[in-house]
Amino acid sequence: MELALIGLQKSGKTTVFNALTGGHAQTSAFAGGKLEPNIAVVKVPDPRVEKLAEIYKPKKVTHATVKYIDVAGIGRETDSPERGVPEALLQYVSTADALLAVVRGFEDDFHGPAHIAHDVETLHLELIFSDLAKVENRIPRIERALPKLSGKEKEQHQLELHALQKIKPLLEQNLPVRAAELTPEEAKLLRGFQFLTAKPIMYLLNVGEKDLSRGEELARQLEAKGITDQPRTMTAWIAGEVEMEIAQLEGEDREAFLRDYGIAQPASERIIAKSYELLGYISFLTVGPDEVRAWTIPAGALAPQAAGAIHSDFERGFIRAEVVPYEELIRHGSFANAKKLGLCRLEGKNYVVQDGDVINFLFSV
Ligand SMILES: Nc1nc2c(ncn2[C@@H]2O[C@H](COP(=O)(O)OP(=O)(O)OP(=O)(O)O)[C@@H](O)[C@H]2O)c(=O)[nH]1
Ligand SMILES: [Mg+2]
Repeated sequence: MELALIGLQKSGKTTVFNALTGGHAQTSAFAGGKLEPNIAVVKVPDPRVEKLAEIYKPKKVTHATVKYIDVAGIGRETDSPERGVPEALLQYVSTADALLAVVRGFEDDFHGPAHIAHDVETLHLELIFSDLAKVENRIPRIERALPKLSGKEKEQHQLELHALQKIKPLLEQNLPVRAAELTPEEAKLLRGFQFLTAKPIMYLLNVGEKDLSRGEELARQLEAKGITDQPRTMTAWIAGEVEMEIAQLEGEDREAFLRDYGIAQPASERIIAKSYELLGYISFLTVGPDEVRAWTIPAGALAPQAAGAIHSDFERGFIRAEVVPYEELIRHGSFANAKKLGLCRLEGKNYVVQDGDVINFLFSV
């Protein structure tokens, strides 16, 4: 899972990046953020993995991972005269599975008090603008090419044109590509554009230390008609600076800090859990003497697709899945014990994998 941190300049993206990754990337009140992104890969905390590792004592324990990418600020306050998301940034954010849009919720010497509603709208419009520019660029090109095309190629181009003409009026009304009702084929044709507003987005209010206890309440100010009420859109909050300190501590120091601030769960964990929800992702597990591992798949994925997350051969040669839900495995001490008791289910290719399933795939290659 890859998440890109975007936001207007000085909203605290790099601070939040450090909070989510335990990183030490340079934050700055003055200099414009550098163009090269900060990138870090972090383990998805999962107590089930730890517990299974205790049972199996495998050679290797592998958590699911999240890759965070933190880029320079976007918006009209950047040095660039062009509107929309600068080209140079697009290459870094366009591969992300979802966007974490950091919104300044703390007072800052230069910009003054937080302008939450204004910043949400500005950011949203920059994303819309960036996508609309791509659409407006592409449509006349297809129209010019069509008379010269024939057969399958013509058909594909017509479909693409149709899909683009479906999303253009939405973007013109400042609605995201996510709001479009596209057929699976249209969605596939548009995937190559990597539209920013097609990606799930979490607006993340970055509040100052003094508002630590009011995060939930303040995050409601992110809510904006036509923006946060759209499909696959969420709101959340983080006290970036405080959480950055927490993320950089370890062990007892960290526990003490969390207790002092009355924080039940560090933001790094809370935001990952929300990101899974935003993307509709779940985890299944595999166990054995060599490796205990968590895998990330979309909710609703069928058994062969889950097998494919491990290896494409597993998907191609899929025969059956032996499934023991995590709780059941723990109750009986091991996968083998559950199996002996007849509690291991044999599932076929139409089985919808559930979060926490411990799976052994049977396949032939
Ligand atoms: N009071 C307060 N200040 C913060 C918080 N988060 C960030 N800042 C300050 O805001 C300034 C900018 O923070 P950065 O994390 O560098 O912001 P950024 O969005 O990455 O900035 P650019 O990459 O330059 O756009 C720094 O001086 C931070 O210390 C916060 O939660 N509270
Ligand atoms: Mg930065």
